[in-house]
Amino acid sequence: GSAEKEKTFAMIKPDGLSGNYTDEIKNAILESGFIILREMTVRLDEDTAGKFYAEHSSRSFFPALVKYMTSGPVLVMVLEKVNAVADWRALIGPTDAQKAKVTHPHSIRAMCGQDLEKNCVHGSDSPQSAEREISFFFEEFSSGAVGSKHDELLEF
Ligand code: DGI
Repeated sequence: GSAEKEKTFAMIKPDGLSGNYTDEIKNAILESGFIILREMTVRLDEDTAGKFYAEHSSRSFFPALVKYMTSGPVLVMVLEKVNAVADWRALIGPTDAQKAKVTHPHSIRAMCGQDLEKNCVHGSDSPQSAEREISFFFEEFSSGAVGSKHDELLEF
């Protein structure tokens, strides 16, 4: 039913970590009623970043996106609450951080994002994406059907 807890996948991207926004972002997460079930700091290589964003592999911005996502460590998290997927998307705000600063000034991307590409955080866009993205990084949530990238990640 609608009152059941749901999981979503969250990531603080390289600019979020290097800009020291981690505490502020985690506070926003906890104040909004999410539980942080798992967290792990990892450095993505080109192959892993490309597979994570495979749906964008034919887009013109893909090489720049992979370069950005591999430019420094990221913090990946599993969040849980009722309506976690939609609520986390609402909390992070629009993809373009420049626009977020105007239309959603209290969103996380308005707080720490820079532009359409360097937007500080990621959130799954559907329950299906959440399942894929959680098992992509966290072996213990993987059914085994989809190979986890966990072994290839350089964990800190
Ligand atoms: O789910 P979102 O992260 O909000 O957005 P998305 O799934 O459409 O795109 C994934 C990421 O790809 C996004 O966070 C930043 C990057 N991106 C999306 N559209 C563009 C882009 N980067 C550039 N440079 N240009 C784009 O048009």
